[in-house]
Amino acid sequence: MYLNEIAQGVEEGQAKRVASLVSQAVEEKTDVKVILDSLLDGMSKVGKKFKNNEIFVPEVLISARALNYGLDIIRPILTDTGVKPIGKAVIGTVQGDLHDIGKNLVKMMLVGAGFEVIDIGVDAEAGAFVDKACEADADFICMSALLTSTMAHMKSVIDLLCERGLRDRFIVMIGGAPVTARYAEEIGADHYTADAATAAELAREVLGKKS
Ligand code: B1M
Repeated sequence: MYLNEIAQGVEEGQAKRVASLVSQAVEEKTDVKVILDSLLDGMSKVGKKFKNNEIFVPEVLISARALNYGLDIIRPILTDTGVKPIGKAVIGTVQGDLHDIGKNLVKMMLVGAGFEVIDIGVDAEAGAFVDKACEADADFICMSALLTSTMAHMKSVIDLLCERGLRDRFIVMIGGAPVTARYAEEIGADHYTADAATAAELAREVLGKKS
């Protein structure tokens, strides 16, 4: 098993080593969710060091790159459903926020759960969420925020939906490290989930109830 080594590789920012270990683990038919957990475990250690000022932005970026090398290998397995999309979601990281690892994971899980996902990227303004959701005739608007200073922009999207008389047309899901169920309730979002896998499960469940 390479799981500790994968986590360590992410922590140390060894992208090629992570890619090679993940490939080996996949070849040996290790459960892809377990591989994902070890990648995230490495990143969580990086997060703690970043918080304690033991490392800085460049090191975090190097680890994020290593994490992405690993994710690139498991992405096809996580997203391979081979069936017609069951619904559509627009996803993005809110205005002012450049964190995209969690958003990309939610996207991956949604695709894996059978959704077509339109990704509007990072630093996405309220209008971009609303316009894209209308254009794509989406079922869900999914927002991610990692900074306490940017999560307020989730409310801007909901306010804009209300302003344009569109609030009931879309199911709004939110998440990200500083976001809570209470915050979702406060701003009038429909759903909050703490992790990507639960977001995808819930989206399936909610859509089932809607139709
Ligand atoms: Co930033 N950063 N960062 N950072 N960064 C945090 C978020 C921070 C908590 C670190 C810390 O101090 N402990 C802190 C925020 C503090 C706060 O606001 N309370 C912080 C800061 C301060 C900053 C800067 C301001 C630093 C600076 O420049 N001085 C700056 C801001 C830039 C900006 O956005 N404008 C900054 C920059 C960066 C990097 C560019 C270096 C890099 C981002 C690279 C990238 O994303 N491409 C980075 C990173 C990597 C982190 C940490 C270390 C890791 C985040 C991450 O990717 N985690 C982070 C510390 C931490 O979170 N422990 C930190 C892994 C990812 C899988 O988790 O995104 O939480 P996460 O997603 C989870 C869940 O939250 C959930 O699913 C995922 C798990 O399954 N989820 C959803 C996410 N979105 C969802 C949506 C849903 C449902 C679930 O529904 C739609």
